[in-house]
Formats: sequence, C-alpha cells, structure tokens
Amino acid sequence: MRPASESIILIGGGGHALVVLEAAIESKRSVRGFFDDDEHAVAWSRAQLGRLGGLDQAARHLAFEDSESFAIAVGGLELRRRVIEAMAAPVPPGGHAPRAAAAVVHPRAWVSPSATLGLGVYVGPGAIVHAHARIADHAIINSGAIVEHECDIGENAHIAPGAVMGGNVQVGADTLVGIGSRVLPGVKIARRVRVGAGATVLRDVGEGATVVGVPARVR
Ligand code: JB2
Repeated sequence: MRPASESIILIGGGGHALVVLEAAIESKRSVRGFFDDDEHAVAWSRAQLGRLGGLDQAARHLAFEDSESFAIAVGGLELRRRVIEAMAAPVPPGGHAPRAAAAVVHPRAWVSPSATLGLGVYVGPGAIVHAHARIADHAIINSGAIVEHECDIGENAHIAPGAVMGGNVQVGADTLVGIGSRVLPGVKIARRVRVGAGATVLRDVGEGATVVGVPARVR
C-alpha cells in the first residue's frame, strides 16, 4: 500500500502533463513538480507547477529521493520509451532504484474491478476499461476511450481520445491507436503500429505498420 503522503513527479511538462496533472489532483494525489527541458513548458505557464529540472535529470532525482514516485507525462511514444529506458538504467553510486511508477486514473474514468492496470498507466476522464481487460505498464487510455472486455493493451501503447477497442482486441507495445478510431472485436495489432485518426480496423495489423482509413489499409 502506498503511503498517503507520497507525492508524485511528472516527467514531461507539455500538454499531456496538463491532463495527467489534473487527473492526479482530482484523484487527491499530490504532485510536487515536473521535469522538462523547456523552462517555460505549459505545466509551468498554465498550471504553475514547479519545474525540477531537465528530462535527463529525472532518473537521478528519483534515485536519491525516497518519498516520490513518478508518472511519465509526455505523450510521444518514442520519447516515452526513452524515459522508460532511463528509469531502468543502472542506479548511480549511493542511490536506489526509482520507486514504482504511479498509475494515474481520473475519478471520472470507469475501470472494471476485474481489469488489471500496470505501473505508470494513465486513464483519462470518461474512459472505460471493461471486464478482465489488461493494461500494461505506462500505457495511456486517453479521454473517452473504450477498452472492452478482455482486451490486452501493451506497454507504452496509447489508445487516443475516443478510440473504441472491441472485446478481445490486442494492441502491442509502443503502438498508437489514433483519435476516434475503431478496432473490431478480436483484432490483433502488433507492436509499434500507427492507426490513423478515425480509422476502422477490421483485420490484424503487423509490426511497425501504419494503417489509415475505413476500412483501414496499410499506407
Ligand atoms: O525530443 C525531445 C522532446 N520532444 C518534446 N527531447 C526532450 N528532451 N524533450 C522533448 N519534448 C518536451 O516534451 C517538450 O519540451 C515539451 O514540453 C514536451 C512535449 O509537450 P507537447 O505539449 O508538445 O506534447 P505532449 O507530449 O505533452 O502531448 C502530446 O501527446 C498527448 C497525448 C500532444 O500531442 C497532446 O496533444 C496529446 N494529447
């Protein structure tokens, strides 16, 4: 059980950080600050959250800070992957492994009690994660997305706002399922795929492909 006093820091200070910040605050979490290379990032200019340093400094900070967990709060999947790797890097002398990443779930999301959420997952307002769905570490289930029963969403995948995954859909690691797209029940989407906004995916999609349109075709 996480101590009530534990605060989290956000790694990233742009638009995605704003939504993670608000979800954290709405769910009564304390957010101490953010890391971003841009001193004037919107987490500071719009939300007055304090900047703690550049992105490269986050892992070192966490290695020497006992009371803080973290959430990756950049939206770009390649940059998110780089942060995941930085957090898993060897611990500096005298430091310790970072605390486990914090899942941030907006209180207006609905997550089935039989679903499982990994570390560092973000679930936005209006999202539904239904029965026995599995959401792997650091995945994003963004505002209003629907992840139906028994879906399997991979590590660092992003189900964008309003996207709908039918039952038993599989989405691989580092895959982006774009805004408002639809994936039919049972379809398997591999790793590092891009599904374009508004696409309707009827068939399985292979690793690294980009698919667009209705019905979705490889581009
Ligand atoms: O290559 C990079 C880099 N790219 C962006 N290296 C480093 N060190 N930092 C980078 N950044 C930082 O991430 C920028 O300084 C910026 O503060 C932040 C990205 O902010 P932005 O608002 O552009 O995007 P985001 O990643 O927070 O959110 C994106 O993804 C969300 C899921 C946007 O497309 C949002 O609209 C979207 N909802």
